[in-house]
Amino acid sequence: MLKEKIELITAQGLEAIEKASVSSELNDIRVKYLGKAGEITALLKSLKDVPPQEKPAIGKLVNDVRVKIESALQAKMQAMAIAERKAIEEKERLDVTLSTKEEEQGALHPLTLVKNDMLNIFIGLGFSVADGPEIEYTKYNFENLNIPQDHPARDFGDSFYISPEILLRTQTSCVQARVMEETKPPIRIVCPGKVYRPDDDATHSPMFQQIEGLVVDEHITLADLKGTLEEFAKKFFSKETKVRFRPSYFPFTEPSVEVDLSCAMCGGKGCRLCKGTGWIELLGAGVVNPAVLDMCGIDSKKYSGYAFGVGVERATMIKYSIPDMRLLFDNDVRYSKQFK
Ligand code: 2NM
Repeated sequence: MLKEKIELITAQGLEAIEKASVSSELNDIRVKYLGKAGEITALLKSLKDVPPQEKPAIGKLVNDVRVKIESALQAKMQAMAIAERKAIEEKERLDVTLSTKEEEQGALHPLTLVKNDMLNIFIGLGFSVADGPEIEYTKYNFENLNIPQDHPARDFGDSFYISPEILLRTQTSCVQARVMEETKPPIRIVCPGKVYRPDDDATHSPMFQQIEGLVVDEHITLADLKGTLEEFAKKFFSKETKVRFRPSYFPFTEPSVEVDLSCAMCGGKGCRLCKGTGWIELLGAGVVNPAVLDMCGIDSKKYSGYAFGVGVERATMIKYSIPDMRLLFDNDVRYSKQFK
């Protein structure tokens, strides 16, 4: 009787373990068979009623079933853990050999590259970089630069006015007017920055960038200006580049000059780029008008200076033979990328 009951419990237990699909079921089975009120526990308890001569044999059967159920539970638990682990690994699988998308790398705008190039050349020649506000008082943009109230450059149509005394600066010389007011010579600065004028065509943009230079010290002459610009032109274009001065007029310099460079494309023989002349106009310059020095608080009897102004867009267009300034402002990455 007991022997058959043991066989039945064994068969049922092993089958339940076999069928179990989650670990909580295995736990229930453990309780059902091996727990305090479990079936095998009950069998062990009932051994005390077995006649002494049958005890060893029946005892062994009960122990066997306990061991079988226990080890089946153990084996199933392990198999479940392995299967679970495998399922997670399969689900979270990463193919580290897959190729990736190419990363887009940022780059500086061609105007920024050229501006940095130019600034580095002037820094190498002993200049420091100074900056100031883009929204400026007419005092610094005009008055102190010897551009009086009735001068045509102050026409309301030629500048972006915010009020009669405040405007978007039309040149970066206003930074120099501020530096002269605050600093005792020697002064040797370059002022890069955005300036604003209401022009808009293939060679003019309402916003463009300038670098203006200023040197003030004792005994500064036009010869110092020429030497400095020659050094600059050789470093910025090529060793062969020559510099030529032509007389000009600016209210803030006297004498004033237009500065031409020998054409880098034809070496001065004359070509499409220089329109057959062999020369390209790059900048304006001159000896600082003594009236400007005095208005900015510098004694013009003791000090003299030179100044120049160059357009960053114009320099970029000449250096890279760019026919239309708008190409530099369209921000088409396919275009800008060529200058890396
Ligand atoms: C130019 C041409 C000539 C210039 C003058 C000054 C200052 F502040 F000293 F008066 N700064 N820049 C200057 C002179 C600018 O740009 C075409």
